[in-house]
Amino acid sequence: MPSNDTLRAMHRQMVRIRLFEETIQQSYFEGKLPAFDIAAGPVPGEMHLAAGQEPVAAGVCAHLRPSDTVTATHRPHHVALAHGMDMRRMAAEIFGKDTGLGHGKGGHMHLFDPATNFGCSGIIAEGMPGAVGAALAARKQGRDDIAVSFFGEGAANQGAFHESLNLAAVWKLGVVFVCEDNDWAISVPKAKSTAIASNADRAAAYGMPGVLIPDNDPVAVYEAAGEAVARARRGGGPSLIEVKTQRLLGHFEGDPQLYRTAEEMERLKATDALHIFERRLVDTGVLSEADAAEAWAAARAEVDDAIGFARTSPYPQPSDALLHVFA
Ligand SMILES: Cc1ncc(C[n+]2csc(CCOP(=O)(O)OP(=O)(O)O)c2C)c(N)n1
Repeated sequence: MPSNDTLRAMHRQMVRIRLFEETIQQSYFEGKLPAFDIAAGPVPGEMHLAAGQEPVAAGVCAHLRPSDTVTATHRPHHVALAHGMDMRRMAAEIFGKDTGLGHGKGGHMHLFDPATNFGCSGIIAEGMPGAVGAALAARKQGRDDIAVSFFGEGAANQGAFHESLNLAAVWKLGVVFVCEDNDWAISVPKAKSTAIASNADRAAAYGMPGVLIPDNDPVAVYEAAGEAVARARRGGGPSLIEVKTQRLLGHFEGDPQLYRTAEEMERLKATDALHIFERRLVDTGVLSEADAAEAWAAARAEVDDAIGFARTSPYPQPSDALLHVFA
C-alpha cells in the first residue's frame, strides 16, 4: 500500500494531468469550428488526449527517476507529465513554438526530452524496441536505470510487441511493458482484434510475469508497478502489466465517436477513476476537502502558466526550418 504522502502525490499528479488535457482540448478547438479545419487555430494537426488514463501514468511513474527511460505513444501527455517533463516546454512544443522541446517541429505526438529520458511516437508500438535498447544500454553502462514502455492494446498485435518482449526476456533486460487497454484502437474494440481477453496472459509466452489490473485503480497500478520496477532494477528481467483503463474522450479531438453507445458514455462518466480516487482519499481521511481543492487550484495555476508561456512564445524562424531535423 502506498504511503499517505504517495497517495496525495498521485492525486496531485492525476489532477494536473486532467487539467492539462482539458485545457489543451479547449485551446485546440479555437478557430477550428464550425467546419472542422485541422490546420486552423493555435494548435494545428491531430490531437489525442489521455483524460481517463491518469491512473496508469501516475501509478507507474511514481516509482521512476529521471534517469529511467520512458517511451510512450501518440497519446503521450499523461505519461510525459508524470515522468517529470517540464510542462512549459511541453505546452510550447504542442503549440508549435520555438521554446518547445523540439523547437515546435515535433508537435504533440513527438515529445522528446533528454532531461527525463522520454520519447514518444505516432507510429504504433514504436516505443517498445526503443525501451529494450535503452535497458540494454543501461546494462552495458553499468547503471541500474530501467526502461518503461507504455503502449495501447492496439499495439499488442504489432510484430514489435512480440519481438520486444522476446528479446527483453532472452537477455533479462530491465524493462517494464505497460499496456494501456482502453478497449478501443480508434474505432475497433479489442474483442474484434485480439483473440484473448487479456494481454497479460501473453507474458507467459515470453517467460515473464504478467499482471492484469482490471479496474483503472491507481493504487493497484502502483503496487503492480512497484514489483515490476524493483524486479527490473535488481536484474530480474522484464514484466508486463496490463491496465484496463478508460479513454474518456474521442480517439482524436473532433472524433464524433459514432461507434460508442450512449450507455458506454454514461458509464465512463460514472466511473471516472480520478473522481473515484479523490472521493476515496477524502472518505478515508488521507485528503481533506480543503487539500483536494488546493490540489485543483495549484494545478490550475501551473497549467495556466504553461499554456500562457506557450501562447506568448515565438514561432521558429523560417530560416531555421532545416535546423534540428533530419534533412
Ligand atoms: C504502425 C501504425 N499503424 C497504424 C497507425 C494508425 N493508428 C494511429 S492510432 C491507432 C490505434 C492505436 O490504438 P491503441 O494502440 O490501442 O492506442 P490508443 O489510441 O487506444 O491510445 C492506429 C491504428 C499508426 N499510427 N501506426
